[in-house]
Amino acid sequence: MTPEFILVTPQARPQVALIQLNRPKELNALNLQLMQEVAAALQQLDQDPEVRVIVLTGNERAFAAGADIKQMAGRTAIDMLLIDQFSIWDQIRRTTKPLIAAVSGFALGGGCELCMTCDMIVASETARFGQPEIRIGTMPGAGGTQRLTRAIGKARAMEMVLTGEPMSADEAARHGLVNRVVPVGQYLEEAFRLAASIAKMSPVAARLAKESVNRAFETHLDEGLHFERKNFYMTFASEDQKEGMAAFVEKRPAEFKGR
Ligand code: DAK
Repeated sequence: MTPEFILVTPQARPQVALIQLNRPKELNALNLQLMQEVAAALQQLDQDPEVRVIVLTGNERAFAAGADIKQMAGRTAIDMLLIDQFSIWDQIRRTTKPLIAAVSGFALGGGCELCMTCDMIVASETARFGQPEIRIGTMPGAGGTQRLTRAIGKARAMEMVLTGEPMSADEAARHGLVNRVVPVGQYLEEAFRLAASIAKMSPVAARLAKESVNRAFETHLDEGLHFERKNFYMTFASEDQKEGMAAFVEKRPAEFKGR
């Protein structure tokens, strides 16, 4: 079925797919259907052998201004429990291919959480990252208190979560929340450039490396090093590792096949 609230381009650039959130009038507010469409598209692109990196974006004015408040407003705790949006977010988190958020304008509430669920963030200088849920009587529910705190530290995260005040793109870059900040006309191209540089690498190694970096958030050092070591050994089972090292020795560019 054609999605209603997103646009999917499997080959936006060679081996790079693009998902664009497309509810511009509502500043890409994340209603349930939109989130289901994003999760389904990611799952499909994750299995597409022609795709190596995925870019997720909104538009110049908004990446996403949060979960759809109008849809959520009347819900009870039990409605929220039964809808089980968390399984959609968990599915997004399980994407194995590198996922880059290209963010301009508002990235608020669930919008900020969605871009933090991605592996890297390229921001336009107009991007604003915030967790304003406190202003509408609630708090972050899709990882904001955890991912923001790990990314920018307790003091600054606490301030953002308790005041709802957003952070500028430049400050986000200084704190390590985003990879880079570029002029507004260039953020998508810059995300594609970053994606292309990753798409040239071995997809097998990229997947194992992504898994290992993510593990750093979930475990203590000893266990993380053990996990990394296993994945490192695993790359030596790939044709890509043989090709990569042979290409180095033969002084030619490597051609990775993802096997
Ligand atoms: N929901 C629904 N509609 C929204 C929206 C939102 N989050 N944000 C904006 N809109 C709509 C506005 O209602 C308006 O619609 P009309 O009135 O024209 O019909 C249209 O988008 C344009 O917005 P504004 O007229 O307000 O535009 P301004 O430039 O004046 O202001 C703004 C832009 C971003 C500052 C403002 O729209 C705003 O404050 N928006 C709300 C931001 C916010 O509070 N976001 C956090 C929402 S709570 C969970 C997962 C996630 C979440 C929870 C649970 N689970 C897994 C369980 C996440 C929760 C949230 O994100």
